[in-house]
Amino acid sequence: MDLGKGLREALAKLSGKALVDEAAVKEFLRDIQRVLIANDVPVKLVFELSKRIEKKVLGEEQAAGLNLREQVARSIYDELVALLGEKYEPSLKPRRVVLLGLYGSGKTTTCGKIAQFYKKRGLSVALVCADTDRPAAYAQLQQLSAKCGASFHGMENEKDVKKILQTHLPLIKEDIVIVDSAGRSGFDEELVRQLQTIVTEVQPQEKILVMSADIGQTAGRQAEQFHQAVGLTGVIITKLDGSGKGGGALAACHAAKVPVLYIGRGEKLEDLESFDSKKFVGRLLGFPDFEALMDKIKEAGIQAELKEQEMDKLTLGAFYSQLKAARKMGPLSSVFGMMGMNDLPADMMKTSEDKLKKFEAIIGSMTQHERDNAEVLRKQKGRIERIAKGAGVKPEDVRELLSQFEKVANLMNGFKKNRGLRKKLEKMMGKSGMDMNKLQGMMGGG
Ligand SMILES: Nc1nc2c(ncn2[C@@H]2O[C@H](COP(=O)(O)OP(=O)(O)OP(=O)(O)O)[C@@H](O)[C@H]2O)c(=O)[nH]1
Ligand SMILES: [Mg+2]
Repeated sequence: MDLGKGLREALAKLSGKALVDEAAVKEFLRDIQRVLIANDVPVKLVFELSKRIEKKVLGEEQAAGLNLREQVARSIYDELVALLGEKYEPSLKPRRVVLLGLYGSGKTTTCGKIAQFYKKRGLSVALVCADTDRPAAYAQLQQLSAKCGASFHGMENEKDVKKILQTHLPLIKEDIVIVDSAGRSGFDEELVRQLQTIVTEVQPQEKILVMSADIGQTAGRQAEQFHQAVGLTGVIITKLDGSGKGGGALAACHAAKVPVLYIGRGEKLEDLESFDSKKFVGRLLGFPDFEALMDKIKEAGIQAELKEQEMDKLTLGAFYSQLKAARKMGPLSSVFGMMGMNDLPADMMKTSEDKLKKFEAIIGSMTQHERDNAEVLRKQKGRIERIAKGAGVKPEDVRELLSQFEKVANLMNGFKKNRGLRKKLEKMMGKSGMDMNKLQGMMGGG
């Protein structure tokens, strides 16, 4: 499953719920675990991540009175950003860069991409071919340098890397020097020797390992090996356009403490970007930035709550979504509002945002049974204390929610008997074309 698609589906499922409670959060976390593991993110990291989110939104760290739905969105975003690592700011100071890595990882192509990256920022660039193994390496890099306007250095058919570097490096006057090295099928001593020769001659400020996204979490171990052998300054993950394991590769490198500097997203010279985990996560989730994501989550939440108006018995969950709708869209959008404003205390219809958040936290701390049968809360003593503690609020807050709920529930019972009010409502509803039978159903009448 595609990482972005999987994450987006899990978030959409969560946002589509009328009430986000503990069970919904746990289900969301299971979905997220499945998606991340399927995308080759190391299992250990996945469990640590979901544990942290659970603790943050359900446990003791939970901030009092915060909306659970928004808290979950906030923490999954933060955690994914943290999972993938830091943002890289490329330095524009003159420097020497060596690219290294195994066969076919994209070294030579990436040399061209980085050359173009610096050229576009107004620097002069020289490309140096130090790959003496692959027959076409020289021609390939030469073509790329012509394409991006970098100067090219190398000695065709020369097998001595040291000689090439000692001959050409003194001639180079450009700001940025990028050296391409030979690949190998696996990490071995011969490769390390070759790289050490290059590093000794070039004295680079940057030693960058190039890896293809499709190696997934193996990228972590590979980065560690190369780092121990030649001391990396970072890695580049290529072919993120074609692999579902890119998330795994990125996460594993971050866990191995080797920073991701650039990512490659295609074969062309412009398909390179400096790595920015926020941008990356934003794109995965389908939003340009965090604010846009939060707006969407809020909107989806309100819509889902309105759907819950189809209730046959007033439950705390339905009561909460009605209060919230009344606040967001005016009293007439809620069933209570339709019953006539005079019958409800005005301040209940204008419950403050803070109080609503508290109420949501309180309802989130209840069991399903309590939510559906609010009468049990007054009957058994310890319940109110337990819920207050779980929600991080005072027992008075729980009692306040209950008394508001009871007022409305009584009013609904009264409604069934009050012919005058019914007439008034019938007239009102007739105009707006609502189904009276359905409304009576909602009120528990018949
Ligand atoms: N789709 C895609 N293809 C890429 C990307 N980067 C490189 N490639 C392709 O991968 C293949 C290998 O790229 P090279 O740059 O030759 O790899 P290399 O590491 O220099 O290979 P050796 O020198 O043989 O070890 C080429 O066909 C590239 O076009 C990328 O980000 N996306
Ligand atoms: Mg190459």
